[in-house]
Amino acid sequence: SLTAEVEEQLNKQIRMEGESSQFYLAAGSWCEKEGFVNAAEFLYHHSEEERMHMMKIFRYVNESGGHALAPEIGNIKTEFAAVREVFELLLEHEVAVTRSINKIVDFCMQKKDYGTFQFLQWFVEEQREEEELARRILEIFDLIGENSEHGLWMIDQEIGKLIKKA
Ligand code: OFO
Repeated sequence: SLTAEVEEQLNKQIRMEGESSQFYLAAGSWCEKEGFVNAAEFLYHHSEEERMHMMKIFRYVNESGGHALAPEIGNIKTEFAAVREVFELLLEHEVAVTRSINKIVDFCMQKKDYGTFQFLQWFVEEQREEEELARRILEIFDLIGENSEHGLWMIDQEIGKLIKKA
């Protein structure tokens, strides 16, 4: 079963995944109201994935004899300057999540909690994919350029093509 220290780290990660989910929900809503319907769809889908990440850890904690804590989430950003800002923040956020996951992986190794270490490998791979996807989206902005309505429309179309088919 889990040590109190590992349990605490996992509960922190549960909160982080919950925050990710709420952040992408809010970002999706902003995109939708601004007319970027594909970006909105991408973010709503991403929001659901993050909730799934949260639940994956949540169930693991309880199945391992711990107590998963439903996170309190506040201070969600709801206004953005531009659609590009949304995706810049998304990449920043995913980098922070990767760092956090890696920290727990490292901690589990030190504490010889090989079960949790193994469990977290799925997240290590997932973060690699998510960072890569976020970087690809920012490349689309650079390639097409955001200086015209037409460019923004095309960017939105391209983002739409990257919605993962779950
Ligand atoms: Fe974005 O992978 Fe979870 O947080």
